[in-house]
This record gives sequence, C-alpha cells and structure tokens, in this order.
Amino acid sequence: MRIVVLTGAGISAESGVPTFRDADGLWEGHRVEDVATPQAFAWQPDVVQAFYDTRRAALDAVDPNPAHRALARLEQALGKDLLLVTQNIDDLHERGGSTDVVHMHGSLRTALCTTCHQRSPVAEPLLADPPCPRCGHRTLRPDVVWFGELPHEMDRIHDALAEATHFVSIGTSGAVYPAAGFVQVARSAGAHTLELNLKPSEGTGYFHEARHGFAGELVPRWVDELLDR
Ligand code: BV8
Repeated sequence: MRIVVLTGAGISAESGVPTFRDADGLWEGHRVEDVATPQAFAWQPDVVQAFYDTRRAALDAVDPNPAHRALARLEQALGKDLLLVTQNIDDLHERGGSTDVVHMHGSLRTALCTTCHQRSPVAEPLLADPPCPRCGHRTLRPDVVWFGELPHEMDRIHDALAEATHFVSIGTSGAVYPAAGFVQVARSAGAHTLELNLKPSEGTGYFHEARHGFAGELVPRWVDELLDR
C-alpha cells in the first residue's frame, strides 16, 4: 500500500479551529481577496498581518483531536508508504504526532522574509514588524501560500500521487485548486479514492467511495480497518 492523504480545515474543526466556508467560517468576516492575496498584503499589510496573528495566537488554545492522532499512528505503521499532505496552516498534525507533514499552503508557525527569502520561527506578532532574524530587515510576511501563488512541494506531491494505491481526502470542500484536482490525478494513476467528510464535497463524484460524518470518528475507524487488514 502506498497512501496519499490530503487534509483540509474539516480535520481541525473538532479541535476548535474555524473552517473557511462553513457558517461562522473564516471567510465569514473577510473577503478572501482582502486577506489571502499578495495584492491584499501590498494594499493593507496591517489587516493581513492581524488576520494571521489572530489565527496564530488562537493555536495555543486548541489541541489535536483523535483524527490527527490516528494519522500519526498510520505514519508509524506505514513510514514512507504514507504521504500526508495538508492544506491547513495550523500545527495540529505535528502536535498529534505526525513527523513528516507536507504543508502545501504554508504554516502559521514560520515567517517568510521578502528580502532574504528565508524562513524563521515566528517569535512575536508580525503586526509589530519585527526584524528578520536572518538579515535584520523588517520585511517579514506570513509564511502562507496566498491565492495566485504556487503551493509548496508540488513535485513531491505529484510523484506520490502517480505511485499511490490509495488516495484519501479528509475534511476538505474540494473548492480550491490544485488540491481539489489531486483525486483525479490519483484515480487516473489507478489508486482507490476515498472521501471522509462531514458532507459531500464539491468533488465527491470523483471518489470511488465516500463516508460522511465527523473526522474524529471516521478517521480512527478507517485507520484501524487499514492496520487490521
Ligand atoms: C495557484 C492558505 C497558480 C492561506 C489557502 C482551477 C480552477 C479554478 C480556479 C483555480 C484553478 N487553479 C487555480 C485557481 C485559482 C485558485 C483557486 O483554486 N480558487 C478557487 C477559490 C476557485 N487557486 C490558487 O490561487 C492556488 N494557486 O493556482 O497558483 C500558479 C501557478 C504557477 C505559478 C504561480 C501560481 C493557491 C491556492 C491556495 C490559497 N491558500 N490557504 C490561509 O489559510 O489563509 S486556500 C485555503 O482555502 C485552505 O488552505 C484550503 O485550501 C481552502 C479551504 O478549503 P478547505 O480546507 O476544504 O476548508 P472549507 O472550509 O472550504 O471546507 C471544510 C470542509 O470540511 C467542508 O466540506 C465541511 O463539510 C468539512 N467539515 C467540517 N467539519 C468537519 C468536516 N469534515 C469532517 N469532520 C468535521 N468535523
């Protein structure tokens, strides 16, 4: 078995991290283009920095849930035969025990310097405009992939999709590309495709199998099944 797992905001919902599109979702208070685009950062950097500072601070008040921990168990069992790809910028996979997580849309825990292009752990809110610990310039931005920017590690992801025997999508609405297109890539490479989501996603029709419910229940049950088998 060579498995690629893709996760979205839904896997962190039961931990208390708001999703994007559900009611009271992140996008409720903000228009995507006002906070998650390079244009927005150029136009109103303080609003954008505050948006991500708030989400970063909120991470200290939440914990991983049984779905995160079940995927860490799966990594233990499968090692390199599992590639865990997340669209999430929270650190709950790592705090749940996963050690090799591809953050294709970036992370809240690091900052990116637009002068020296190096990453560094975030030590204080970026709204305070702290100097880059590497080059000293006060040009740090959130280390997230905004709309119109290329996601990270796309080659590694596509190589794994081409080899996969199983592709599993957890807690994502399938509304944002290129992540929303992975199921088709995996399926055309011969993988069995499974959706674990609260309700049918926009791409639910592309999956061989779909189980709908809470990730905190569906994911541990699926991992147990797989490991028993
Ligand atoms: C790019 C980081 C090109 C920031 C994010 C093809 C067609 C159409 C449009 C495009 C296309 N290709 C590209 C585009 C444009 C765009 C796009 O897809 N637009 C959409 C809106 C149509 N894509 C891009 O711009 C991408 N970049 O294409 O670059 C390029 C090429 C070469 C060179 C340069 C550039 C970049 C996209 C990444 C943007 N950044 N995040 C931040 O976090 O603030 S996207 C962000 O939104 C998330 O990371 C995630 O990807 C997406 C949110 O989706 P989900 O995670 O799925 O969350 P959502 O709330 O929507 O759904 C939650 C689901 O969970 C629901 O289904 C719900 O039912 C379920 N659920 C809830 N609770 C539970 C649950 N399930 C289980 N248990 C529960 N308890």
